[in-house]
Amino acid sequence: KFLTTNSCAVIAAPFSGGQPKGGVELYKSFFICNITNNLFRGPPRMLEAGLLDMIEGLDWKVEIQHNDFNALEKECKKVVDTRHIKNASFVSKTCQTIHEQIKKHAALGQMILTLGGDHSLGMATVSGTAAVHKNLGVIWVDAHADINTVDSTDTGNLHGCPVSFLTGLTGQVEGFEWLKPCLETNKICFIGLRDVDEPEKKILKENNIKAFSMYHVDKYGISKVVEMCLEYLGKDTPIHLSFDVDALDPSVAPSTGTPVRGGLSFREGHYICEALHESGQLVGIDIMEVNPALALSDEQQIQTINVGCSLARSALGETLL
Ligand code: HAR
Ligand code: MN
Ligand code: MN
Ligand code: MN
Repeated sequence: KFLTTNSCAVIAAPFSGGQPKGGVELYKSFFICNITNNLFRGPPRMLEAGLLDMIEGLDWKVEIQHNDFNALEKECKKVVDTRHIKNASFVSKTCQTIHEQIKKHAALGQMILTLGGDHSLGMATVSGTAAVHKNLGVIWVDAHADINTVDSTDTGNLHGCPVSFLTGLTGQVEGFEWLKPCLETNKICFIGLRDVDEPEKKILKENNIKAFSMYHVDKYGISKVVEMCLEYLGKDTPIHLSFDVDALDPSVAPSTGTPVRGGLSFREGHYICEALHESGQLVGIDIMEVNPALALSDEQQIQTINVGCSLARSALGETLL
């Protein structure tokens, strides 16, 4: 009811400026991967795995938007970081570009699927769909809350901060003037949390933010958790799903930058996507932090790429029967 077409815009966002490990950005790839050579991986490995055909097989018309941020990265290297925030200029400019692309496609009534890339891109994806879909709700599936402010972040890595930018909890940050608060703190639900910094816990509590940790997933079961999220956001709310694959247990998605044990099972992750598709409220989907460069084996790499693809398919309507 929120989309006016059966078309899905796929935004390929090879980008790793929001965190210290390379690989989520690398674009050039060969079908046969050589795991000793980092040049041959990146999130678009999901495309190489045939994701676009899979999506077409689910009766979507597909429009692909490629991106290459290598030139921008070189240019931004000359900019000295403000405070202890790393790569602020590169993150901001990349996110602004992706934000504009998403806004354009969302305005056409299309579903948006963004393939990351690190989760600082959440600034771009959520603000992009929120610009078109008023009263947007977000379901953020992650081991981490990604809600550090520029003052609370220990690491200075912006992939730990996007939610505080989106909600305005961090205040206006220099260099991010294009990004205005676009998400109310009562329009976001977290699922899968288990590695939350102390200041983040305080922020979640003080702002009364809906958050289901792995404890809650165990306690209620995933179907109840998703039901509670949907009830909380309400039926009239368009929903953006931002899925960080590190929400999954490392045995399910090993090839990611900050794996944390005790995560969602394969089925729990897919259940979230299936149930959100079933709600008919989805307007945007992010599959983030797939980093084939960090795999310890070809098998781990292929496993993580495949799980990224199958989460996307589930959110786009693939059913088991
Ligand atoms: N909380 C830590 C920080 O701020 C870890 C950040 C996040 N890592 C991610 N994002 N993969 O979900 O640096
Ligand atoms: Mn994340
Ligand atoms: Mn995470
Ligand atoms: Mn369907």
